[in-house]
Amino acid sequence: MSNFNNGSGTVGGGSGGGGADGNENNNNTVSGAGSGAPTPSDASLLTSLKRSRSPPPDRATRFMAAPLSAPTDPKRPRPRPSASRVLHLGLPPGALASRILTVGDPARAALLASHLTPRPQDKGRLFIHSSSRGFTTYTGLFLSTPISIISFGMGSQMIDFLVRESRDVAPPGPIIIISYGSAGGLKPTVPVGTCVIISQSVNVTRNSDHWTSGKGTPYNISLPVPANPRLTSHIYSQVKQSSPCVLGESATTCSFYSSQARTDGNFDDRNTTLISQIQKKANPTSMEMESFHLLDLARSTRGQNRIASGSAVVVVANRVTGEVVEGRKLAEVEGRVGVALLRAVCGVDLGEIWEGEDLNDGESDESA
Ligand code: R1P
Ligand code: URA
Repeated sequence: MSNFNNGSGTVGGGSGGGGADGNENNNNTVSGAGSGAPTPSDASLLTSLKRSRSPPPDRATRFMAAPLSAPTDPKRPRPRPSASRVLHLGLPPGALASRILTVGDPARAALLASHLTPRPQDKGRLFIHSSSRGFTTYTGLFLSTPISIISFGMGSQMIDFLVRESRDVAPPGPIIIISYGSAGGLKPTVPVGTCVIISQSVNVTRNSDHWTSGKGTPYNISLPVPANPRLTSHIYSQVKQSSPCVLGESATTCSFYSSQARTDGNFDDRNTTLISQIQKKANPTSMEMESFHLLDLARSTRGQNRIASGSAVVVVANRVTGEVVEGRKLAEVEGRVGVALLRAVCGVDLGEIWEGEDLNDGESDESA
């Protein structure tokens, strides 16, 4: 989203992950990110990242050979590549906090992580782990509260890995996951630089059957899935104190291009009326690529290990008016909203989010 300099601060990888496998990079030291030529510590980071490109075959095959239906009995072990780490995030149990803020852009994650201090068990160095599959995780304290920040890249498939594997290694019991990204705007009344706290989201997906058979519509638009209402109202009340902010719906898309109605003469995308079709079925303020899947997975969690989720985006381009945010303004808004979200995620009372809900309800539910 923005070009930023991490300054001269050092973010060091602590011992919080163990590193028992010997090939995982959890002793990273990142200095002056974004400042041009690699520093010696950048070079050692790159070397260790190269070394950790792929997991040893025995771990990967053991995981892939696991039965398709994972046991629902919490006392039985779940499939995992090794006793300690999940396959794509590369994290062992103990590496994550119960409060997770997730962002697409690794630079945005580093910017947010610059506000954290190390956990006591990390011996003075912030926990950081970059996995060979493009996830970078920081765990530390914000105003004394443990929090993890994870960057995942882009798209719902990366969110699927992130949510399921985070749930696997997070502390037992309910957790929260909030995503923070950029978005296109769909309302002329919501200018660029505005933060949208997403109340619910529809999923817009390219329907390949339409191209194959000529039947149906080129794009499917799902029913909406809500964000956790208590979490959402808490985030909204925090962010609006420091930044222009609205509550609004989102359209999550399977592509930045075709399903966001960007036209390209090289492709037969049949999307020239897509925005008005979406607006007939839903009332979106923003358009992005992950919220729906996060909200959908979170509302599907069961039992004690539930996830409450929410999402916040900053509008960077208004698709109706054509307005585009200016770089410096974006950097300023991104930082300000980021700090407000850190406060919101760390300030929310986890007990209140699930107050009145039976967390044992549906533990073994296999409803059709
Ligand atoms: C597309 O450019 C990306 O930007 C938005 C979309 O959701 C998609 O991931 O989010 P981020 O700014 O978090 O990357
Ligand atoms: N992210 C998106 O997915 N779409 C936009 O238009 C801007 C950011």
